[in-house]
Amino acid sequence: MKKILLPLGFAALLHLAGPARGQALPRSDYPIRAVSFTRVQLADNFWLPRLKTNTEVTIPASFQRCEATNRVKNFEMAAARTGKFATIFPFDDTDIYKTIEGASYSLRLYPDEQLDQYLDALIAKVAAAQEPDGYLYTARTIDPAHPHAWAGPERWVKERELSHELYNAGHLYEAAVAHYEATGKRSLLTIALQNADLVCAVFGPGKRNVAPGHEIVEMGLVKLYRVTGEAKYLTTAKFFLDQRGQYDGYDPQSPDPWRNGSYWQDDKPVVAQREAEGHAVRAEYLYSAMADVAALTGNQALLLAVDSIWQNMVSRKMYVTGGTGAVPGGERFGANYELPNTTAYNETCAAVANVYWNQRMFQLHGDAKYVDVLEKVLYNGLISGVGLDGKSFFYSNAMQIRSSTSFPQTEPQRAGWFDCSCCPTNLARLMPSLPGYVYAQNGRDVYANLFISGTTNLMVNRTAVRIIQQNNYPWEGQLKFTVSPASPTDFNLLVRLPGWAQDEAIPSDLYRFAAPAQANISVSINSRPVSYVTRRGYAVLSRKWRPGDVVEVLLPMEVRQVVASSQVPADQGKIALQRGPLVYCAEWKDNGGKASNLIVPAVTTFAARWQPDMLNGIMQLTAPVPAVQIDAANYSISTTRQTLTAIPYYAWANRGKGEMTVWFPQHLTDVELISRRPAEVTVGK
Ligand code: FUB
Ligand code: ZN
Repeated sequence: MKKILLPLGFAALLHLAGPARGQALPRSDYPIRAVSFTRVQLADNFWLPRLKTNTEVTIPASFQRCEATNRVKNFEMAAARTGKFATIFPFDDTDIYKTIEGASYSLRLYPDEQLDQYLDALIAKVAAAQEPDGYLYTARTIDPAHPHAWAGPERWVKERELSHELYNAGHLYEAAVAHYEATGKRSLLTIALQNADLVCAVFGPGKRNVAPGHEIVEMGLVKLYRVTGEAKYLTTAKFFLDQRGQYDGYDPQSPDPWRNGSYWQDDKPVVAQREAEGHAVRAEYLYSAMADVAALTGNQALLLAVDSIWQNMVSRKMYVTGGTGAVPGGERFGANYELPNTTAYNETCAAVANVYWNQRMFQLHGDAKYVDVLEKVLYNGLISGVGLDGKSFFYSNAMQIRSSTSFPQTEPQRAGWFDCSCCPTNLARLMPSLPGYVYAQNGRDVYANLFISGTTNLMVNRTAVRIIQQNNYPWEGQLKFTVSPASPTDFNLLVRLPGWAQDEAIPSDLYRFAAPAQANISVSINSRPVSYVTRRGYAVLSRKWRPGDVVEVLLPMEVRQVVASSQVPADQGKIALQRGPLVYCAEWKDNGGKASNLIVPAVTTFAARWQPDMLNGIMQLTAPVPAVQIDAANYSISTTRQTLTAIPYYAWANRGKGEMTVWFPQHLTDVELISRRPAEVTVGK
């Protein structure tokens, strides 16, 4: 039967239209809706070039790599029901889905007939690989008698552990909705709905149950629900959430996250969870889905749980760059305040998931603190994941690289692709969706969340309203919004007042600025300073807006020293540098081949200077600081004055391999002697 499809965001109208298939549809939803990426045209110098690179380099490179590494071949073999699974992981199908998702968003931004046709051809291969009942999982379909070792002998039997059957499904649904929304074509959506119908038929009360081994199917089902209005997709998403904490095969006493279930966020029912735990990508997709289902069902227990988990992450488990998932073993959240620098894991996919989660938290609560976190992740720990060339990536995002081999440490340089290449393709899909995070709306409240030059066209009070942003963010803090309703109309423009511009390094006590800001935020309308009320971190500008009204906001762009809570062992006695939303680092290339020898006393004053030819244009920070020098031949150590040059964290590792640090000691209290032969030195290669 042909399903009726609705544009995203139309679920609310369904409530007026009446329930589908006799089931009661939820009456609530996010109070705040994002303004669709299709209605926001960027025109800035920071993001637009990145989106262009994503379209011109990252997406073609991803498709090319999906072809070259046999990911596409897996679908062809599954269609022919013959051959041998030709890649490593059973979730390799998702790299194709994620790249299709990114390409779909990209098509809206940059129409491209050739890409559109390539997607049609690829989707035809996906369709051919789907089994008649909707099952789609090349790791089994190619040769059901000899499925992938992680897949188990029968469908779904290893889902709780490693098969990733529902993970693949979730990425398929996300891609399908993006493709449908962007192109209006139903080809991938039809495949997704057939698969989702199978999933809903197989799983549910009185049927098969499982807590999906890698979450995302829940988010994907919610998206299908929003497009189709089919209640079963939402109820199955909720069912999967409710399966967590039900398995009795774990050992609750074990400290091992795989034995006690916390690796999969499966040690407690979701409504009883209070801390960010386990595998970070899995976790943040779960928390995103909890927010979705809480919004759509009004479930207060879910809301309480997801609020508490967010609080725990932001006050105990987040790096100053917004990175999450500190522990390499299990790619997971560590204990409270376990935020080591040399071994920081910070998977790029976790940053992607964190953007999704914080956007949802904002839509639930209308509080700028969630966008502050989203912005922190976006400008730092997320785009550090992709090189300036658009085709080299970090899977993990280090906080410190030392030249000494004595330090176990995170990936020191970027790679073009990985055997497990989840991160590059996750970036490929997130980047072109960025325009969708700039504005949001709740009736007469219009939220300006991100400061990116460009234009949006909205309907407020049944009046067309155009808003043009002009700024040089994140380098400069002068923001200009030209507000042009078709005719004078009353509404509230809520401009986010970033925490970093108000003495709040993060919305918790995990990090703070070492000294108060020297300047305040100012707001004017039509060149006149205005006083305004604030609501949950926003300046509420209420008036009858007339065509051409100009709002100007000045965010002081000072270089701030950041200190960590005394509970974070790795950062004691150290400072980090932040200017605007950007966290900085020192890299070997600009600092005489080293970065681990630089000391930043509290009194240090940094100068900011625009460097148009460096790293595609950056605001560089410099200051004279003490630097420890070793004279190996004479067994002597001295301290010299040296210029510390800092670059935005996101830009590191684009000029070769060598030392990097985000945190700088403020004092010299001890020297650790490490003995190694000069040949072992790897700095500056
Ligand atoms: O399991 C699928 C993906 O592979 C995860 O999200 C990543 O962390 C990587 O393990
Ligand atoms: Zn990843």
